[in-house]
Amino acid sequence: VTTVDTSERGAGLLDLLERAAAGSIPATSQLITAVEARSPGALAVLDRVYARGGGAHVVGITGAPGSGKSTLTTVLAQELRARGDRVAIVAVDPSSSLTGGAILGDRIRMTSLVLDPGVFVRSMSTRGALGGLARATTDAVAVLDATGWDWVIVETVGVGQAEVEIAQLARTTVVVSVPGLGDDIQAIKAGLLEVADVHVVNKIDRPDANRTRKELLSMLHLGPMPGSEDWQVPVLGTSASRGEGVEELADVLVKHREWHLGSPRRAAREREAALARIQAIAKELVAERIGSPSAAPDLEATLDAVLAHRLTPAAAAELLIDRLPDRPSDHRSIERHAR
Ligand SMILES: Nc1nc2c(ncn2[C@@H]2O[C@H](COP(=O)(O)OP(=O)(O)O)[C@@H](O)[C@H]2O)c(=O)[nH]1
Ligand SMILES: [Mg+2]
Repeated sequence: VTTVDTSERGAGLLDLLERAAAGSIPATSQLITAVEARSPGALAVLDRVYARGGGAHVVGITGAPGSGKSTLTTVLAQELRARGDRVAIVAVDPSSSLTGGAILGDRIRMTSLVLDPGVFVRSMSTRGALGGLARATTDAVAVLDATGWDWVIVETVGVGQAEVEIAQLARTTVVVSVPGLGDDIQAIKAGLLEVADVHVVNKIDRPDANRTRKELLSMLHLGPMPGSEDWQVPVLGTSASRGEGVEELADVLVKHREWHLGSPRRAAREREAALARIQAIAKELVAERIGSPSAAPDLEATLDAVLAHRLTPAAAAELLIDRLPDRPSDHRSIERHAR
């Protein structure tokens, strides 16, 4: 019974994929939702999605909350649209489940784009995503990559390791800083100096913008940037709210896309990025599994031991990972079967 059911819904998802690839925004949206929720047939359709991927240029835009990423993403998308390209935006905001309002705010600001059939906007949150944000985001980007978008822009809040990992989805990573947030360079504080292919100092309409740009430039010249042997990481200035510097940013993205295609380091870079992506997802999957009582029957006893200081958290982690049972049923092979 399950197999028949799965096969029917799987066929529905394949139909969605065809319609998404033909440019249907609702189909694209439904497909991402189904994949995110791991609906029956989702893994099988993801195999198809991956087989078709590679056509989009994925750009990550990261930086501290409030630095203007959403505003910049919106005006950048408008600029790329004006050049005739189709643009998909994935806004990742892990804090949204706490604030509730952040995503709504982004949506409203991006409203100017949503009536354009050449633009797709999707907000991700951990709510409703099985397995975690890195996995859900990777899958959403894969769907967009497979359905004819020229650009996929992923906006992430640049705080913490998870966001750095999500940034690894991108072939071009843009790190956004703003003037006047104290003496420290924000990109360094957030561990984002190394991942940047392009630095943007946004809000150049504010005082101290030049100082921030100069500080960033001098940091970049302190040593060779890993992974950028033949790409000079530029430091651009923008005022997203005034639409200034956006053409230059689009030009640089086009240049980086071309550089990437012709780069001798491309293969190595893509292997590194693929490993980072797999590791990010693996971390989420393992964390989820060792926290599930069905997978770890001795979870409570282990927690007691840690709380009583009889076991270190590190030893507990090793123990729970070692004791993970084989999965009871292989959903993937069931779905393969259903194709
Ligand atoms: N002065 C100034 N404000 C900006 C600029 N870009 C964005 N903002 C404002 O900064 C605030 C945060 O912007 P938002 O795009 O939501 O930042 P995000 O949290 O990084 O996505 C909003 O009030 C924007 O209007 C800019 O270039 N100059
Ligand atoms: Mg935002």
